[in-house]
Amino acid sequence: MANKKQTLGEFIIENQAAFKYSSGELSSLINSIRLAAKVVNHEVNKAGLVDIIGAAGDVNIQGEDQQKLDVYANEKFIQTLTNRNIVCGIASEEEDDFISINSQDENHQNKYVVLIDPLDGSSNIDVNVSVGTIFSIYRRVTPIGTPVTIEDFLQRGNQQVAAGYVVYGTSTMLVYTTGHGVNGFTLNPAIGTFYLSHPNMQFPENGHIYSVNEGNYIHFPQGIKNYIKYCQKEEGDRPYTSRYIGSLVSDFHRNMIKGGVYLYPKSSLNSNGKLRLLYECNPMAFLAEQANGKASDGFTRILDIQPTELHERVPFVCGSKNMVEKVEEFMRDAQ
Ligand code: AHM
Ligand code: MG
Repeated sequence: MANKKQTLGEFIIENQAAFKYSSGELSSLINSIRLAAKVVNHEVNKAGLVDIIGAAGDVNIQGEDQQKLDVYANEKFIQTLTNRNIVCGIASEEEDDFISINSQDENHQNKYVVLIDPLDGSSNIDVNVSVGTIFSIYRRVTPIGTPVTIEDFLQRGNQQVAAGYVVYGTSTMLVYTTGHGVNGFTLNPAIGTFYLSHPNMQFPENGHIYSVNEGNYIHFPQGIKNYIKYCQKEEGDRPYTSRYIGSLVSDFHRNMIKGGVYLYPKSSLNSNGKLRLLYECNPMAFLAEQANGKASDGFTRILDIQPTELHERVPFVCGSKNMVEKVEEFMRDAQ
């Protein structure tokens, strides 16, 4: 039973001992994410009021228009993470290359690298639909005392020490794991404090929601087409219901609470789908597994994939265990 008054700050301190490296540094890192989340939340909430929405004019590495809030969120997270002597490198979906932090860490003593998608689903901002921030934390693999290298960022997802997201929705929540289950905290905007509202979050094993951009249907692999038809078929507890926000964090969050599966398959338009392994799929997969769910590229466990480049994309199927396994069954059968 949740202690209704437990704040995120208290929770971090109380659970520090359970973390295997338990030096307090990871706690401090999560605290800096908490701080950046509040700052970004404040700005996201103002989006309808001020002339901040719309393209900033830049085009990011994926060739998409960047919006001003993406840039703002990117800057805030990088700034906040750089300010404490914990992080040695950051990779962001909005940056072409990773950032080596050496201004404050001249002797390269910091241990952690952070990968972020500062504002995922940002095309939804203009229409007042929920967006999110996704983060993923690893210990560096190169020796302390040397600058970070690409190797520190291209680690398999199963090496993550923490991951989470912030959803800027009807209420703002921070949901994260350090490998001991998933806990969700809701922001009380009046006083700027996150409270533990969703302890030990779990995906129901089965669900009735499938979340996929069906506009891409004709381009999907046969296995995915067959799965969608299966969901729509009137038989047993089917047809299922379709819910797609187009904002991964929000679709994932809803499916974790209600039971469902999110799919961004490969298609004849995008041979690896759209989502990025390092900034989106790995952190969500870690959370999913910690919440008794599953994440796969249709055949392989996401967390076991060896990344080869920073901005690599993979097909993504994630959510309630039995539903993800059903998708995998359809993929195998269509081979
Ligand atoms: P982004 O990182 O450019 O915002 O793209 C990721 C988003 C996900 O949040 C969402 O699930 C997906 O793109 C929606 O894509 P589509 O419009 O192709 O369905
Ligand atoms: Mg994104």
